[in-house]
Amino acid sequence: KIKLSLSLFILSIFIYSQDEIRYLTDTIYSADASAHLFDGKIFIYPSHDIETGVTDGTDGAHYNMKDYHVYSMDKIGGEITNHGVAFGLQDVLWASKQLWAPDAAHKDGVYYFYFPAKDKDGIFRIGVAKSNKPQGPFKPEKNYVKGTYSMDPAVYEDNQKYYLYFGGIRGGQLQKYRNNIYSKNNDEPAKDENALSPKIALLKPDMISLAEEPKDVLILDEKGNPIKAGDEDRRFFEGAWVHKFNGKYYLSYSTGTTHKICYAMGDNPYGPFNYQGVVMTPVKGWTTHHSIIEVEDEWYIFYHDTKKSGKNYLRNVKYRKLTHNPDGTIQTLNGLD
Ligand code: FUB
Repeated sequence: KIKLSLSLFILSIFIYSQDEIRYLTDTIYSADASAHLFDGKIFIYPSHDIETGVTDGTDGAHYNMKDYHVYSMDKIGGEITNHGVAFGLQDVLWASKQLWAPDAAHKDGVYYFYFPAKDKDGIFRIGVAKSNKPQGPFKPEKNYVKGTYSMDPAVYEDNQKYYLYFGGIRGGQLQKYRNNIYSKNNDEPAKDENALSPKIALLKPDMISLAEEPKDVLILDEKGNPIKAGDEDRRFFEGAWVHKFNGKYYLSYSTGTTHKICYAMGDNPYGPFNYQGVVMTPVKGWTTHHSIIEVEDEWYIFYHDTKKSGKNYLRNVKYRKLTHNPDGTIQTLNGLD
């Protein structure tokens, strides 16, 4: 009997430690974490939130970040290493401000760090920096990726092809574009019009240029119609991420104004994706931005909240387990946990 209770006790500790919510770091603020398995380690590429005294406008001006740090750990729950500054705003010749949510990819021994920033005209673009080590330091390319705009890059590798997803509305400026063309007169669609979509473009083998014009990634409702702009509980706002589970492609994203992370499923990287449900209910703080990775047959979500600072622009990255049900749906997590 004693042996049985001891085993149950150890099992419950094991299960608890698998489900535990862990912080990335307490020493600096971090957000928008993109996690990847590179070289057998978990690497995390977040935004680096700082206090700069810039006040909140309607365009996220207070997210006034100036550099990036890369983190790694040997295993889930392992000790976290902060590899220091990967690069700073002063290293990006084309950019003027706001180093927002980044991502990274690996191909043929080179690591590519994708990041959004405002160019000298105040227009968000997506840049790339390169390194021969996943932790950097990274050297930014002299110009941004031609044909890109808006923010929140996420690069997904599928069958040795690399796809760049991007886009985010309001502060991320996606509402200013139709068919990849900017007009300062464009705005968010009316409530009964189709919602704005995240964009996708195949990357050229050089990983620093687009092989095609960006296309809309459609998110469809249960009737097969594009989700409408007024459907703020389900429509895309920012922070696209793609993962694959049991042969299906999952597009997850933030709904912005309703502060959820939702997901939709499709049969290929371009979609269309059929809306499925909520990955995570609202966290504390306005923004919610995540990434999802598989580590040793378990799935994890990296995300952020503002529980520690109480300020929308000073966030902390956390991570925890994510569960797919046998039918492929995702168990909804409580963002306030
Ligand atoms: O970190 C700045 C912006 O806030 C990101 O680009 C968005 O996804 C939101 O998290």
